[in-house]
Amino acid sequence: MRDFVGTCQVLNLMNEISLKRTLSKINLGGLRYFDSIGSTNDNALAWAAEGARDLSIVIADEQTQGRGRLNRKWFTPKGSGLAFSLILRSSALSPHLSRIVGVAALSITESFSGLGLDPRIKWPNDILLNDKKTAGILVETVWSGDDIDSLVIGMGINVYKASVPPAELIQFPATSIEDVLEKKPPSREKILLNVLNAFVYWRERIGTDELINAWERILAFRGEQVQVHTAGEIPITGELLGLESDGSLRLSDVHDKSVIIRFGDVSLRPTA
Ligand code: BT5
Repeated sequence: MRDFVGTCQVLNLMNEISLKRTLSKINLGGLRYFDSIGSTNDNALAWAAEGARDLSIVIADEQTQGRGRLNRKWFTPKGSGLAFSLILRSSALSPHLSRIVGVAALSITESFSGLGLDPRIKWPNDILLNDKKTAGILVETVWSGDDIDSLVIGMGINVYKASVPPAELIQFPATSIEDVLEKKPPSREKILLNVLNAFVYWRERIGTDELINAWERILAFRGEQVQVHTAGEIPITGELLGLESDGSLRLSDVHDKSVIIRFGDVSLRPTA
């Protein structure tokens, strides 16, 4: 068994035994690992509906049906990136649901900063390095009648160069940790451990100003002109000012009027 785990570590493959060992200090509700899966979010949604414990995680080496928002595709080729979904069950989160994407985003950016990188959050759910998309977040809800039963937080992180999709398959430029670091990154397990440690930290502080301040400080394009596209509406152009206390985005439009963008299908771009 030790030989198998050792060989996996040398080849930088992932396996369940080694993941459980690396993540042993995190109080996970449960862990499922797959060499290949359709989507970790789909598996986590089903597991949540079956009663998975709080902070259970589904991790895959490869996704064949990885999803972004509105069923856009998320590419996770074998051996190249991190794709995982966390199941959250705490009722303490309910008053702060709109902030959960901030918790996830800061978890990823802090793991990047720990590698000496300089990440930015393209509101609401993208993490950029050098203005290129390096990670994405997909938050989904399991309902029980009118109440929220649980949340599934999916995160996809481009670790190695091979995780970056060809330009013709994506709408926004993409990169990977390896491309930006210009050297071999730490193992995916270690990066995952750092993301989860930061997640536990920020989740405990979901209701605080500390979270909003840290989230706002690292927003991409702050003070710059951006265009925000919201489903079915005319795009809004303005200067990106910062965040409201619920995590909504605040712009100043061309008439210097304050505009608040709430979550939904939003896509944000610099105007240049
Ligand atoms: C997202 O959606 O960025 C959320 C991505 C969440 C992926 C995770 S992986 C684990 C879990 N299981 C899942 O099935 N999903 C979650 P959105 O903002 O809608 O962006 C999607 C767009 O990103 C696509 O339309 C592509 O243009 C682009 N894209 C796809 N794969 C990419 C990649 N690996 N790197 C950079 N951009 C990518």
